[in-house]
Amino acid sequence: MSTSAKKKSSKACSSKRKPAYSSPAGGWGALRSSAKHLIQSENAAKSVKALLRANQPGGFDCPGCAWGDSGSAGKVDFCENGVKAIAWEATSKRVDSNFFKQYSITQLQQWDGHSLEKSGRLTEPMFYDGISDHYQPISWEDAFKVIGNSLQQLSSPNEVLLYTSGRASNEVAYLYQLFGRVLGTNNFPDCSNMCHEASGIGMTNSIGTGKGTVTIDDFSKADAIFVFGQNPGTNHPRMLGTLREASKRGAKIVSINNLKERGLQKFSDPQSPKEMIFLTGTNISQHYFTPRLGGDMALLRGVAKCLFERFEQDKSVLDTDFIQEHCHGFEAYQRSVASSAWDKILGQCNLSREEIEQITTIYASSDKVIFTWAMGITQHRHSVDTVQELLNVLMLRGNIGKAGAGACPVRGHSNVQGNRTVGIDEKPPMPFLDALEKRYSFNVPRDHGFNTVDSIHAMLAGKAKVFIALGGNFAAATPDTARSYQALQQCDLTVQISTKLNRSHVVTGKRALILPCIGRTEVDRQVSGEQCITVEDSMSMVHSSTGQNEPASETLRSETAIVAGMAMASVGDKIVDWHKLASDYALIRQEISVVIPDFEDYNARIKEGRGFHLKNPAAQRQWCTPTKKATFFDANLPEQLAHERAQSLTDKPVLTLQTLRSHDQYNTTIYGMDDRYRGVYGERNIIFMSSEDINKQALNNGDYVKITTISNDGIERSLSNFKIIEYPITSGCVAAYYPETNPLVPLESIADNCGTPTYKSIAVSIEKI
Ligand SMILES: Nc1nc2c(c(=O)[nH]1)N[C@H]1C(S)=C(S)[C@@H](COP(=O)(O)OP(=O)(O)OC[C@H]3O[C@@H](n4cnc5c(=O)[nH]c(N)nc54)[C@H](O)[C@@H]3O)O[C@H]1N2
Ligand SMILES: Nc1nc2c(c(=O)[nH]1)N[C@H]1C(S)=C(S)[C@@H](COP(=O)(O)OP(=O)(O)OC[C@H]3O[C@@H](n4cnc5c(=O)[nH]c(N)nc54)[C@H](O)[C@@H]3O)O[C@H]1N2
Ligand SMILES: [Mo]
Repeated sequence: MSTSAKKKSSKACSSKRKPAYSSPAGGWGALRSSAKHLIQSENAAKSVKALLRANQPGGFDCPGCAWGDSGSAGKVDFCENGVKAIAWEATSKRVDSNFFKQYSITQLQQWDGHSLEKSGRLTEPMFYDGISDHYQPISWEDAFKVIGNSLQQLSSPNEVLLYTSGRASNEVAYLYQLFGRVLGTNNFPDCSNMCHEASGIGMTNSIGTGKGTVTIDDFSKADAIFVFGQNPGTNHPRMLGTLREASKRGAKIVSINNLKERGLQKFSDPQSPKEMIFLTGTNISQHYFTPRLGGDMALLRGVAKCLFERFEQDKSVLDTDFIQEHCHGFEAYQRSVASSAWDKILGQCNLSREEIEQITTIYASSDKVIFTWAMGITQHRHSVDTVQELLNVLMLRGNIGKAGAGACPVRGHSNVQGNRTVGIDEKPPMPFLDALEKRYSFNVPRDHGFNTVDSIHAMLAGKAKVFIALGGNFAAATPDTARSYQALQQCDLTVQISTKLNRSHVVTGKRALILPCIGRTEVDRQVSGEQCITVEDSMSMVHSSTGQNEPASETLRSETAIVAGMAMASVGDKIVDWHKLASDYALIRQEISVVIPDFEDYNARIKEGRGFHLKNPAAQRQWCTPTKKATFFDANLPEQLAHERAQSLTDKPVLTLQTLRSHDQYNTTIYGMDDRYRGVYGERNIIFMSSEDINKQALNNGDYVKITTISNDGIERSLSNFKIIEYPITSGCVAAYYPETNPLVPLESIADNCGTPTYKSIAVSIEKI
C-alpha cells in the first residue's frame, strides 16, 4: 500500500544522530529551541508580544496543551511547546488563491505533512469542484450555499458527520453542536474519541464523573505523584514545573513508562536562575518503573494484591472508613484480586515481584497520592478496565476527594475537555438533551451518533456523505490511513475549517471546501466589538482568552461566524438566531448558562482573575453513579495482550509497537525533524528498539527495516525504510512516530467499550531490508 505520502524535499531532513541527551530537560536546551522557533517564525515581534500574554489574565489561553495555569498572575507562564504553537500561527507565509493556482491537488498530495503546514496560513475560502484539479476561490456566501444545498439533499441528517478537534472554544463548540442537533443528528466524532475517551468512560463508571478530581493546588499538597503513560517533558512541559516544585519539597514522584523519558528524570526550570546558571536540574522521578506496553493494569492489580496481603498484618493499609462509607463492590473486587495469579500479573507487566512491592511501599507510605496519566493508558484494547483499576487502587486508600490526592487524566488539546462539557458528544447524556429541548423547543435527536472510528466505517459503507471538520486533521490523525483516505474520498462533500494547510485538505471528497479561520492568538472582531472566548483546562478551570495579534488576513472569519453561516444556510433561523449569537459571544455564554449546569453567571465569572472552577462532585465525595457510591470494578486481567494474541498468527518474533509524539510536533503538525530529548535529529522514519531485541533478531543499530502489522483480516499493512535506533525501552516493545505509522493501525483494533484506536499496542514484526 502506498498511503504514506512521498517527501516533497528531503534536504531538510539529512539524518544524523547525536549522543543521547544528557542535560536536564527544559533548561538552556528549551530556551535555545524556543529562540530558534521564534526567529524562524519570521514574525518574531508578533510572537514575542503574543507570548507575553499567554495564559495571563486578559491574554489568551495558550493553544499548546490543557495543563492548568499557575496561580500567580504576572509570572510568564509559557513553555517551549507554547512558543512553537504561537510562532507557528504567527507565520508571515500565506496559502492564498495564487498558491492553489500554482499547485494542483495531485501535486500537493505528494507533499509531506510538514511541508503542507509550513506553507503558511490559509487566507480565503477555496472550493474544489471535482472537475478541475485545483482549488478555486469562492465567496463566503457561496461556500455556505454549497454546504446548505448538500445538507438539504441528504436523505437523513445522519448522513452528515460533524468532527471537532479540541482546540475549538466553548462558544463555537456549543453553537456547532446546536447546529448539528437542529439538523437532527448526534454524529459528533471528535479527537477525544482517539484520546482520553477511556478516561471519561472509566471514571464515570467508577466515580460518576468523567473529569479529573484534582486542582493545581492539590499538587502542592500531595505526598506522592505517580505519572502513568505520559511524557510531560514534551507534551505538557508546564506540568514539569509543578512536578519540580513537588519534588523539591520532598514529594515522591514515580514514573511508570516503558520508555526512559528524559523529562521524567531531570528538569531544569528556565525560570530558575540558579538551575540555569549552574547547569543543574531537579531530579523529577526518584523511581522509574518500565512495564511492558499495556501492562499497567497488571501492575496495578499487583499493587492491589500486595495491599491486601499487607492489610492482613496492618489494618491501616486500607482506608476502611472510606471504603465502608463511600464504596460499592469492594468484596467482589477483593475476590477478583485474590484470583488474579501472580504469574499472570508479572508476566503481563514484565516487572519483578520486588518491583511491585517497591511501588506498593511508596504508595502505602504516602497519605495523599495523585495518579496522573495520558495516552500510554488510554490507547490500548483494555484501556477502560485499566482506568477503572487506577481508580480501584486510589479508592483502596481513600485517595479520592481529599486534599492533595486524586485522579488526573492530563488532557491533550487545550479545550478538549470544554468541548465535551458544552455538548460535543456522540452519546450525549439525556439531561443535556432535555435541557436543549426545553430551551429551543425542537425535537432533539436521541439516537447515539458515530464516534471517529464508526464515522470511517460509515463513510466507507456510503452511510455518511458529508464530512465537516471544525479544526484538526482527520485524514492524518485517524488509523488505517489507506481506509481513512478512501472513506473521505467517497464523501460527496468534505469541509475543513482550518488555520493551516494539512493532509485533510488534499485528501478530499468528490467536492471540497476550505474555510479559513482566525486562530486563538488573533483579535476576533464582531459587530458588537472585540470578543473573548472561553476554554476549560484539565483541572476544570474555565477561563477567558482574548487574541492579541492582527488576523492573518482580512478575509478570515472566526470559527463561530463560520458555524453560524453554515447553520443559517442549512436550517435557517426559525429555531436559533445564529447570526445574532455569533455577533456577540456573551449571548452564546448566556445560552450555555441556561442549558448546562454550573455555568450560572458565566459572563460575570470569567471576568474574575483566572476564571472559575466547575464543580466536581467526586472531589466532594458525591458519587453520581447508579448506586450513589464510588464503585470498585472487578474486571479480570486481559486474557492476552496484543503480542500474545498475534503470536498464533506468525512464526516471526512479535513486537508490540506504540506510536508516539516527538519533541518537535503537535499531533499531526510537524514543526521540525528533531526529537531532542531522545537524541534524534533530522529524521522521523525511525523505530526505537531495545538492545536485547536488536540482538535477538541479529539486527544492528542503524539498520533499515520493514515494519509489518500482524493481523488476520487479510489486509497487508507495512511500512519500509524505518531506521532502528537503539533505545532504553522495555524488551518486546518498540516505538515509532505518529502520524507516519498510522497506516499500521487496523481500523478494527479498538478499545473495548470505548472505540479508541489501540495506537499504543500494535502487534508487528520487523525484517531487515
Ligand atoms: N508538544 C506537544 N504537546 C502536546 C501534544 C503534541 O503532540 N505535542 N499533543 C497533545 C495531545 S492531543 C495529547 S493527547 C497529549 C499526549 O501526551 P502523551 O500521552 O504524553 O503523548 P504520547 O507521545 O502519545 O506519549 C505517551 C507516553 O506514554 C508512554 N507509554 C506508551 N504506552 C504505554 C503503556 O502501555 N504503559 C505506560 N506506562 N506507558 C506507556 C510512552 O512511552 C510515552 O512516554 O499531549 C498534548 N500536548
Ligand atoms: N498513531 C496515533 N494516532 C493518533 C494519536 C497517537 O498517539 N498515535 N493520538 C490521537 C490524539 S490523542 C489526538 S487528540 C488526535 C488529534 O487529532 P486532530 O485534533 O484532528 O489533529 P491535530 O493534528 O491536532 O490538528 C491540526 C490541524 O488543526 C488546524 N488548526 C490549528 N489551530 C486551529 C484553530 O485554532 N482552529 C481551527 N479551526 N483549526 C486549527 C490546523 O489546520 C492543523 O493542521 O490524533 C490521534 N491520533
Ligand atoms: Mo489528544
